[in-house]
Amino acid sequence: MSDLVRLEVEDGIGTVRLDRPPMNALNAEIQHGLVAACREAAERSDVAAVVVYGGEKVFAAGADIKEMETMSYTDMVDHSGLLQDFTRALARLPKPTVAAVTGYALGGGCEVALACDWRVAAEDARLGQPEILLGIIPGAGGTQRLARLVGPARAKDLVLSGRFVDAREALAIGLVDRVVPAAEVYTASRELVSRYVGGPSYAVRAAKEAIDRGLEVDLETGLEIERQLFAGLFATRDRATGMRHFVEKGKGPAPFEGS
Ligand code: DAK
Repeated sequence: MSDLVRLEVEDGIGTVRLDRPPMNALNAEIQHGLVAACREAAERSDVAAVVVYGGEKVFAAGADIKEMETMSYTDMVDHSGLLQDFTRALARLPKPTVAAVTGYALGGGCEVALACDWRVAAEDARLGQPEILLGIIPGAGGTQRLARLVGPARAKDLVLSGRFVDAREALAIGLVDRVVPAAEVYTASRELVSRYVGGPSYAVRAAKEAIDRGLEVDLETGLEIERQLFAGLFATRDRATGMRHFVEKGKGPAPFEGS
């Protein structure tokens, strides 16, 4: 894994820490590191949920413009898959994820936050997709995930203008889920996902997958995805534990084992 991205695990929560001062600009190394950190977080049984955090000052100010500036069309054809891979790896992580957003989350940085299940923002956070101001458009899911999250009109407002939104506006349009004082962003993000530690992890995984995959297809196909994932949970011990616990002792929490 890259020095620019660390996976730190404490009390069942993995923190994917971006660490490339001053702005956590997402160069190729940090993009590779993010993919590796997501893979490790997905595989480790001591990680129930993930917080993506860029430190106290900034989440990430986007792809590294200085690195991109020298790239040709064919460079981009050859390497652009990676730019989508790091947000895809995050979006597909089969565990709950939250972006702890301090300072700027711009361009690829905003796209990293969009690939998480939730976003907790500092009062002074600023989010946006300013790629248009560089003569390009978002390329790591910004046109797609942003439109799905806040609706096409608001997404077009942000993507076509490149303007930044402050935390208050981001909350109002549904771009972030909570706004807290800057000093509390990381703790609040951990709190948000701590309820999944010690939970029925295969059911949590199936619920996330059913919602995410279902949103991409028609209702009947989505219901079929849900049906199959539902039936599959009858192969887990946690399903048996949860139901036995209710029948014998009343409503939970049941002593789930994540198996
Ligand atoms: N890349 C490289 N360096 C950056 C950077 C970035 N994105 N953002 C900031 N920096 C650097 C600045 O150049 C400056 O470096 P020095 O001059 O000190 O060497 C240092 O960080 C501090 O920045 P400022 O001096 O500008 O600080 P301010 O507080 O005045 O302003 C700012 C902070 C974040 C508002 C400003 O720096 C800014 O506007 N930064 C650029 C934000 C931006 O445009 N982000 C979008 C980048 S494009 C793709 C997938 C994804 C993408 C592309 C393709 N495919 C799959 C094909 C993604 C594209 C992007 O994200």
